[in-house]
Amino acid sequence: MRDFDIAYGAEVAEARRDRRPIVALESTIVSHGLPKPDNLRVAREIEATVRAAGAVPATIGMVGGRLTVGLDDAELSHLASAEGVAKLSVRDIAVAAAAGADGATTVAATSAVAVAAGIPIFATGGLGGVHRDASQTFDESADLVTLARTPIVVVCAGVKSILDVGATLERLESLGVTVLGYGTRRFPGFFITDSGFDLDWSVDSPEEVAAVIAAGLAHGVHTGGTVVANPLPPDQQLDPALHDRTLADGLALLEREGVTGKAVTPFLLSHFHSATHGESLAVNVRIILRNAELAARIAVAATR
Ligand code: PSU
Ligand code: MN
Repeated sequence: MRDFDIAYGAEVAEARRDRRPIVALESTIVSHGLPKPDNLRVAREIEATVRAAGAVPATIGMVGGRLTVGLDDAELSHLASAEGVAKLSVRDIAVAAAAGADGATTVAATSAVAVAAGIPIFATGGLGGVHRDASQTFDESADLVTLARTPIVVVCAGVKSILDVGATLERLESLGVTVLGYGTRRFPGFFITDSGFDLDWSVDSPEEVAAVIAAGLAHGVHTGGTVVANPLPPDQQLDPALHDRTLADGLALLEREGVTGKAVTPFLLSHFHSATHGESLAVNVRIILRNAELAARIAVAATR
């Protein structure tokens, strides 16, 4: 039987041994969420941002069936450019490993693997959530139910407006996932600063998030995930009018082309990127880099 143990990149292995701050990063945004060739450049920038803020980046993914925490540059560029990289949610990880596949991990899969690797902090762009037609299709991202049972802190800019944001927040509540606004009591809307929905709690510093983590660990009561929702400043968001037009067109196109299931998120993202002539891409990159920096600062504060 092949050795299926999780593989660690050299820098991550060392940081785990020395208990230094580490930030988990997902690979689905690289292989399915961002267009080539910007995706590889952005993936490298995310890692550089984490390092600059004093933590070690651990990008998680699978190359040739090997589940790896801390992909090296060759592995990262392979997942950014290869054809047929699978989009791996939690349920896909073991079967993809057995098949020797290449795969990129979603928020759900990355969270689960990070916790298995002892890494409690994760940065991404936006969470998956409840799709707009979910009452008929049952299309709800496994990100939500995985966060219910996975003790990870995910720094994100909310969920994309391509989803049903209100329903997603209701599900996060039902599932017992803690949601903290970072410097705000409004849930961010990914490309836009404010989704229009209120939050019960906000935090204003990495130290406050570290205190939430410490309290949760000490109590041993809440064993699920915590979302740190970090909005873009208003002057960095996508123009809300452009956003609303693009979304309406994208949803119509989705229906016309009959796109369903796990292809929906990548389809709408790529529609945004082409319809806004790259403007949404620039916004998307800002979101991810800001989240990577905040996650690194939280990791540093939590390690003190
Ligand atoms: N949000 C983004 N970009 C992405 C995704 C979410 O801004 O690429 C990816 C994440 O990996 C997330 C996944 O976990 O889409 C959700 O897909 P689905 O709805 O099929 O669960
Ligand atoms: Mn789905």
